[in-house]
Amino acid sequence: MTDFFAGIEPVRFDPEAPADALAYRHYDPDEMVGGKRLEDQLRFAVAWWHSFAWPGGDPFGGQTFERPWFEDTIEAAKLKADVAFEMFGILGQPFYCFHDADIRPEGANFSESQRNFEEIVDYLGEKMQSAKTKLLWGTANLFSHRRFMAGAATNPDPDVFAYSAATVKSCIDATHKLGGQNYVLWGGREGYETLLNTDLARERQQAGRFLQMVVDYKHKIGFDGTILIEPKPQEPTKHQYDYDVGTVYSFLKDFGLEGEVKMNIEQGHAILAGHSFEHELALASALGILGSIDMNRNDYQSGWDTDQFPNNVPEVALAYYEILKMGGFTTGGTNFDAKLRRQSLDPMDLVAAHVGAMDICARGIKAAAAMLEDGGLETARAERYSGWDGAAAQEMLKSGTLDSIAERVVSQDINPRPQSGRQEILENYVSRFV
Ligand code: XLS
Ligand code: NI
Ligand code: NI
Repeated sequence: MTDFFAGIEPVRFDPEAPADALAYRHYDPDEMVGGKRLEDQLRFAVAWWHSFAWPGGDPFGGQTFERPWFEDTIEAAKLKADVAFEMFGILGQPFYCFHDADIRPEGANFSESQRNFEEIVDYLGEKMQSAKTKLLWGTANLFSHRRFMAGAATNPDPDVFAYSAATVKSCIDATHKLGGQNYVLWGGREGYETLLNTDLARERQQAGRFLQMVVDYKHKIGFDGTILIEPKPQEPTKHQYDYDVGTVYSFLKDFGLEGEVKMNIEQGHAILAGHSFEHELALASALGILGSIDMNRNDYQSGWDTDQFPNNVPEVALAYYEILKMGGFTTGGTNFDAKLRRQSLDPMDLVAAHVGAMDICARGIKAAAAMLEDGGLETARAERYSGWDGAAAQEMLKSGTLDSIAERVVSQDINPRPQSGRQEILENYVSRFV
């Protein structure tokens, strides 16, 4: 035991807890929601990078957090793992996620980094034997180190492509070894700063080829988790190739991977792309590629991917509505890709942030399940499109031609009558649940 969380007891579900006590007031893991235990429905994960590796810097200032493991050594990496699993014990969430660089010290070359990584992966494996926490997904950090400054798979230098391929291989191996249920690729620097020095077509080809190799390797080693791409429009680069769900889908189609790869959709990234979270989820669901979510929120004033813990029940409810509508997560889950504000220095801040976020998600998903069960939105939607249920409409869609349709418009004197979209009525309906 470390003393990092000294005095903080495991958090329990207790809706009657005193106002200043740390408790789940809405998240009861055993409550049945939408036909499953809430824990199995939400599938919460803690993100190693934000919670244990991030030092609290922003573009104008460096480290604000002073954690005893902030050193690039194996001992410090083990201490960090000890503390992480202590927090998992306090929260009781079922999953965690990591990048290679979050958990191991960087070595002088690839082989040394790999040795460090393997040692810590084994250490995590041992800890997982006595903890209930499983691995939701692993991923490679191909964006922090300066070698990746011009991209990983899309780099103009083939040596960086090679280094990235070797890194992803090692991270898939580790994810497989730890029983991870997904493997995520976020193209942190797979984009450009300026088109003046960029061969966009070539870089896109490189990214497609790289992803094909990832899928081939997954099959080769028998990893049966899901490969997920996490779209983001920009930041750190000015433009990223995995801009949003629609863009990634066309990319997958182009490289024949639409049946192999799904999406990990992040709230803040959806907003950066000029969409709502529920838009990205609804589109991915419609395309059959909705895999998992990164739950956070942006500050709507700053316009950055501020990765704050969620606090907006109506927004979260509409997101889970899409997830429940598609039948819930399979291998995916709710990863808190969220970090503290840099003034939130105390261990208690870290625990409270997760507890609050889990309660917000519980409220959101319960509202979503109630809406789905009531069926009001689906009935209204079905009614709005009911004209399409008729035989003539179906026939037109299937085998109509512009000239045959034009003939029918004239002969039947088709004269459309506009109907209310009933937006405010539907907004009032949603408000009753959230
Ligand atoms: C950054 C991304 C990152 C991914 C994993 O914006 O959200 O944290 O989730 O590489
Ligand atoms: Ni993000
Ligand atoms: Ni993310």
